[in-house]
Amino acid sequence: QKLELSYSERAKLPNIHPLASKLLKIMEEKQSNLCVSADVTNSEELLQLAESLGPKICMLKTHADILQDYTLAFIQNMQALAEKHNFLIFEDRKFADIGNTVKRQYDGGLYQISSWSHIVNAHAVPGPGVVKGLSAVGKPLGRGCLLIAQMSCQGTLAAGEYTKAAVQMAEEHSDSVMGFICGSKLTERPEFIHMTPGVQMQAGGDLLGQQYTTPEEVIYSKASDVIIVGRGILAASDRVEAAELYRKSGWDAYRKRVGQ
Ligand code: 6AU
Repeated sequence: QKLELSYSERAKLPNIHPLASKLLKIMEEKQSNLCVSADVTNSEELLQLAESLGPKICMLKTHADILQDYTLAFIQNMQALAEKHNFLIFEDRKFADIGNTVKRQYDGGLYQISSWSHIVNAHAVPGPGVVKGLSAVGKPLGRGCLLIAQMSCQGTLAAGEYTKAAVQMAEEHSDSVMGFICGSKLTERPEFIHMTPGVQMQAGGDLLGQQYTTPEEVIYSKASDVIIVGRGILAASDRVEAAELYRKSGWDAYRKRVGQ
């Protein structure tokens, strides 16, 4: 059986997106394929999360628009913590408009996302224009974009032919698209990073259609690269301990997959 490339081998591929390469190096260094989804409403709490969970994660995912007290000072503190603990910031903005509009949403408005977020995601529904709009702003800044090829929620329309079209769109724009939001590995091209939300230690769901799979299932069976975990960690009585459990579980599943 031919084994897969390791994260660090993939980081060195000649055609890899620079930010994908950086992420894979961080993952190998910190032995973590855990992205924490820091879905809290208070910026002080978000900074505390970044400080305490920083050493255990490769990436921290934000929803700036659910914060009730977003300020420029907060985001500068956040950037400093990302430097200190060596993780990337991923603003889960889910852009989904024409190129010209997303371009303005990305670098303008209240949040000026492009100035601080290494990575953003976008729906494939508008077609390539959405990627081109994000790239116009993000490329000069060295930013990366993930296309949402599948979703974790019940009844999602992002399936079948839609997913295939999203993968093709990414392959045609690999200078700005570094990977996917998806449930399982979608392409054999090892340059792309697969990131999967809807992860908890026990399979199940919430009352609004979210569906959960385990870290082992996502990384080992579905061959995705990164687990995105929100409430599995946020709702735990000890968040640091919970993050360590997810980190270890995700990492063990990765080692099993690549045969290390
Ligand atoms: O672990 P949870 O369910 O508390 O949080 C999952 C996080 C949320 C969602 O907005 C996000 O992951 N998400 C996404 C992303 C990351 O794009 C796509 C998706 O299909 N499902 C999903 O839950 O912040």
